[in-house]
Amino acid sequence: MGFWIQAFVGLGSNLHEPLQQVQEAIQELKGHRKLRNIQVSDIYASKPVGPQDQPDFINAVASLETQLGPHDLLDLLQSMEQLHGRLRKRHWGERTLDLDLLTYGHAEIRTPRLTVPHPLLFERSFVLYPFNDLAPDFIFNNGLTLSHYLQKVAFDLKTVKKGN
Ligand code: A4P
Ligand code: MG
Repeated sequence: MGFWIQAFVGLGSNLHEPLQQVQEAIQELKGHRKLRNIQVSDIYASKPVGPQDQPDFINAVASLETQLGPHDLLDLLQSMEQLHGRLRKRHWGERTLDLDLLTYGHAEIRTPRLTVPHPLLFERSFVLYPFNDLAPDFIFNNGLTLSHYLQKVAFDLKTVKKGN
């Protein structure tokens, strides 16, 4: 069997009971036989980044360990999105469940399907602050720390649920 790799996943939802969507997704990650050691950040509410004429988002970050390769892990995340009836109406628009692969070990991946680290994670408060709940000392594969990026981004979130 292969090595267990730690990966971080961003969860987001702003349709059809977003808090419930995110909490169900967390339970699905915890129950998945290909994943272990799931840790979950606090859960936050945030104003939409992108089009403003859509509901607020619920966001969280989960850490997990897996023996799946990054593309197989993306397949798993995308099939979870499908199970949540994800409607993809427009870029940066509303969705029932969005699962982004933020980091995969310390790998740098650039393929047509997958860019890791997720390029927008570094500038998004709704990713950086929950990530910080789990791994405040994290160092990215470019040598820069999570706190380096956190310093540049204001805390504009509302904590809706502490301790998962
Ligand atoms: N893809 C490439 N790299 C990755 C990766 N690291 N993780 C590819 C996941 N997918 C990755 O994704 C399109 C394709 O990206 C996938 O098929 C995969 O092969 P998508 O999620 O279907 O596309 P999208 O939603 O139209 O665009 P995008 O850029 O992924 O949207 P985002 O960046 O996910 O933004 N505001 C708040 N407050 N909170 C949010 O969570 N989310 C969005 C969506 C906008 N505004 C938000 C939030
Ligand atoms: Mg996405």
